[in-house]
Amino acid sequence: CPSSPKHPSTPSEKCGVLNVTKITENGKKVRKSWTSSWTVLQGSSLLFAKGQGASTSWSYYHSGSIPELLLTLLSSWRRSVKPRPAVTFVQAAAKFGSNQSKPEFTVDLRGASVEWASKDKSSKKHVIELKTRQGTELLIQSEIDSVINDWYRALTEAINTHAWE
Ligand code: I3S
Repeated sequence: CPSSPKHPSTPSEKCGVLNVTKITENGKKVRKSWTSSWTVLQGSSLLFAKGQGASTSWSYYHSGSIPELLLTLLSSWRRSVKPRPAVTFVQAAAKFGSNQSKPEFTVDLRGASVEWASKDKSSKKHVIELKTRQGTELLIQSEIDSVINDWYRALTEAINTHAWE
């Protein structure tokens, strides 16, 4: 996985920046709060990390697609710039690359389901609805359709692989 050079990549590992919000937690409806998260799929776990925007390791630069890179760099830069207007693009980029993300929450994909979210779930396009066995429902979104399609495929595969564990 590009974010963890120490842990060699496996086919069931995938990382990237996604927009995510919970809509239900333990069966209870919660208020939407979209955040941009560094997302890691590893086996049957899906981990969301929050931090300096899409903070990742530099290796991510070499693995993501160009539009993905530009979007994540731009959003990170915008966020970094707000509190301190003097910060330069290079500083922002360095901060972006310094891997300051904190684990936010993890989702167990065993027995979970994914589907494309219906229009009434969100006005955004390219939204995946993920329902876990524990009664947590998440919406996962990317503006880039190839990115979200890849995630849809990866999540479906992970769920199918680990369904009976
Ligand atoms: O499903 P909703 O309630 O229309 O979702 C929108 C709201 O959560 C809104 O927040 P506030 O109600 O706190 O203003 C968000 O800003 C929107 O992004 C939510 O809608 P989308 O369609 O973007 O998921």
